[in-house]
Amino acid sequence: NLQIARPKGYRVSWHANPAVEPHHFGQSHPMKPWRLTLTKQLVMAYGMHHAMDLYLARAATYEEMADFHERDYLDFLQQIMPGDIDKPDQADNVVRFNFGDDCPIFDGLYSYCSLYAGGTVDAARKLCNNQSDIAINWSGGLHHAKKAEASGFCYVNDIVLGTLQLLRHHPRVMYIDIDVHHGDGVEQAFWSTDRVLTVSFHKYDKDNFFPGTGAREDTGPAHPLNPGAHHAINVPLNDGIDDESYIALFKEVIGACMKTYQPGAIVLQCGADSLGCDRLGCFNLNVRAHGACVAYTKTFGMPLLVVGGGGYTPRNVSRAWAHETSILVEADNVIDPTIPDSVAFRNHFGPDFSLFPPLSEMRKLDNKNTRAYLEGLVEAVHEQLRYIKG
Ligand code: ZL4
Ligand code: CA
Ligand code: ZN
Repeated sequence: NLQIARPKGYRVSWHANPAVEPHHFGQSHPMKPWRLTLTKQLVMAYGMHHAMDLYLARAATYEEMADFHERDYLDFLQQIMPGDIDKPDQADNVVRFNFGDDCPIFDGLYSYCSLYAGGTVDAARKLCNNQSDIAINWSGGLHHAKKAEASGFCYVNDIVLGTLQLLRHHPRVMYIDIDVHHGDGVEQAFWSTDRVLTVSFHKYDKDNFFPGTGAREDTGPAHPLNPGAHHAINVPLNDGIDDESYIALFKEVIGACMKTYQPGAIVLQCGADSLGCDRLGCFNLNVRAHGACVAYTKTFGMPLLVVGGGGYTPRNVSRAWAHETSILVEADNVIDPTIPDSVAFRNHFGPDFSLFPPLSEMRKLDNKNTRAYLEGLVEAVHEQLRYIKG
């Protein structure tokens, strides 16, 4: 069994509750909480749990979730049962709160939501209390939830709840979102404050890709009296972006944002649907490139809250999040890229049994992001940052 030295500089904490994992969104629904089981198996097989403080996440309380969500909505979430969706007296609320195919009502829904949200709130509090430098909750990252609306597989916005905790201790927090979808719920929640800078990289196609928001020019309400103006940065991308261009773009954009905004803490949403071969995604990233964004974010040495998000090809989601855990505990150079014999469900990782299979070659999508287009994005971000003072 591999020994990993505890990192000298950083204390890393892991926040999870295994009771999240068995929840089931329903037949053929793309969101599979079981991917968290697979992630944990990899992390443990590599021995990374020895390099972190492990915490059993509590369920977030109703009051904690009411920091962001409306009580009407939480009441509904708390009492609704799977059969109720077809009951006439619930029909109005089902529509009003946007439940349906994307956001089904399944067994244990409220406990699922409160557990993943509790993990993120706990993680944020550990950072605030200075009991951790990097806090991880792979079950969180559900960036589409609105204050009174479910959306895109997300019911409770744990990212907003965690960020609100960080804002109690830090004047400015930066939010970074590498999920292939636009982080609309987080952007909207902090739309009118200059205390959070949101940055989302995503596939953008107004009419054909969910949620259809996040155009380059959507930078926050432009009124001069709104402090939140210019505090939403959107990096809309086309199909097939490759490792090299994504990493270069990420470093330029995030480097510039950090320099200008100088936040006291960072929240990083690591949606793994930006990997190549994702069931819902359309980018061409390999596990190492996705991880390079995490590694770059870590170089700033700030309190860092790391959450999961999308990711619909479970074997690759778990590869990415295990690799990223190794980066955060500074063990990425120590672990063997061949997946250990001891890992449970090892058959899922065949035939290569590698942490880094060539995802970009397996379902080759043309890179529709020209060099000129990407340069234009970087230029536009620099222009936007001129409105922001650190
Ligand atoms: C499914 O097979 O684009 C849901 C959703 C359920 C099972 C059986 C029902 C079949 C793909 C998706 C009918 C499903 C119709 N089942 C779903 C406009 C849409 C309306 C709903 O990664 N239909 C909506 C949401 C996106 C839309 C993406 C990403 C979350 C995150 C963070 C959310 N919604 C069209 C789709 C299936 C399903 C198959 C599906 N839904 C794919 N993309 C969407 O950013 C966690
Ligand atoms: Ca995103
Ligand atoms: Zn996504």
